[in-house]
Amino acid sequence: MAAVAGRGTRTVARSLAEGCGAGERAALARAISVVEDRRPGFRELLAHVAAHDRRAHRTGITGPPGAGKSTLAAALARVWRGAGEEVAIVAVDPTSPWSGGALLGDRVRMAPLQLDRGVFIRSMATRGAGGGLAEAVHDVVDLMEGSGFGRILLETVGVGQTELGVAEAADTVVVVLTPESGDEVQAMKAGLAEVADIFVVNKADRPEARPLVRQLRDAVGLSRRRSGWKPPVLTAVATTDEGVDAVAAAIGDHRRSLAGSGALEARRIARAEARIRAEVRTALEAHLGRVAAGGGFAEAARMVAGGGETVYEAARRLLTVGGILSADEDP
Ligand SMILES: Nc1nc2c(ncn2[C@@H]2O[C@H](COP(=O)(O)OP(=O)(O)OP(=O)(O)O)[C@@H](O)[C@H]2O)c(=O)[nH]1
Ligand SMILES: [Mg+2]
Repeated sequence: MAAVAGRGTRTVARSLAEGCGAGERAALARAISVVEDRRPGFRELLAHVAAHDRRAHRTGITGPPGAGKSTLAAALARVWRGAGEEVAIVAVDPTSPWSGGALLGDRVRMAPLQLDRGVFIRSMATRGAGGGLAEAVHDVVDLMEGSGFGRILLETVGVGQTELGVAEAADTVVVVLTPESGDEVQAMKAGLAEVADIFVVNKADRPEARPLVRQLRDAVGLSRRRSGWKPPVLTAVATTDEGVDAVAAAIGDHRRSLAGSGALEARRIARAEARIRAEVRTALEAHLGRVAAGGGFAEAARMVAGGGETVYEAARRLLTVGGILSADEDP
C-alpha cells in the first residue's frame, strides 16, 4: 500500500511541476500549498520544477510595518508589466492590502494587478510556521522562478532575524523607510542597513522626508562595503507612482552591477550553501531525536540541567548513538 501511495504522490508531483512549467496558475498555487505544508512529495516537486532551469531576478522589499512596502511592490509590478515582464509577488505575514485588510483606496489600487494574468500574488503567514519559514519562502520563490516569472518580489516586514533570513532569498534588497516612522536608527540596529542594496524613503510627500534622506546618505557614505556598489538613497511616493521608475532603474543597475562582478552567481551559491546547511542541521536533529535512547534531546537537557553531564558530553553521546560520530572521534 505504501508503495502505491508513494507512486501516486510522485505522479502528482510530476504533473504539478509540468503545470507550473506550462505557466498554469492553478498548478503553481497548488504546488505552493504542497511545499508550504511540507506535504508528501514536496521534495520531488521541487526537483522537477528546478529541472526547468529558469532564472528570475529576485527583489526583496523590507522595512518597518506600514512603510508602504506593498504599495511600492504593486507600483514596481506595474512598471515591469509595462515592459512586458511577468511578475510574482510573495508577501510574508502581510496585514494589508493583499490579504484583504486594506483601506478602500489601497484595494482600488491593487485590484487591477490582481486581475492581471501576468501577475501572481501569494501571501504566507509567519504564525505557526516556526523556524521553517525562511526555508518555505525560499522554496516558494524557487517554484515561482521555475514557473517562468522573470521578476519576483518578496515583501517582508523588517523587524527581526527571521525577516533578515528571508531577505537573503533576494538578489537585490530594497529597504523602505518613511519619515513618519522616524525609526531609521532603529532600522539600522535591526540590521536593515547591512542588507540594503537600495534605500527608498517612501511617503516623500511628508515634510520630514528631506532630513531622513540626508541622514541616510550620511550613514551610507560612512559605511564600508566590500563590493563596489554604494546603496543609493531614493525618494518615492508609492501611492502616486512618483519616483517608482527610478527605483525600478536602480534595481536594474544593481542587478547589472552584481552580474558584472560575478556577485550574482556568488549570492546564489552562498544562498544554496546556507540552505543546504540548514537542511542538514534540521535532518540531523530530527535523526538524533529519533535514535537517541530515552527522551533524546529533552532527556539529555534534563541531565545537563541537573548536573548529570555537561553539554559537550550530552552532545557527544547523542552524536555517537546516532552514528554520526565514532567513539574515538571529536565533534
Ligand atoms: N502619504 C502616503 N501614503 C502612502 C505612501 N505609500 C503608501 N502609503 C499608505 O500607507 C499605508 C500602508 O501602506 P502599505 O503599502 O500597506 O505598507 P506596508 O509596508 O506594506 O505595510 P505592512 O505590510 O502592513 O507592514 C497605506 O494606507 C498606503 O496607502 C506614500 O508614498 N505616501
Ligand atoms: Mg504590506
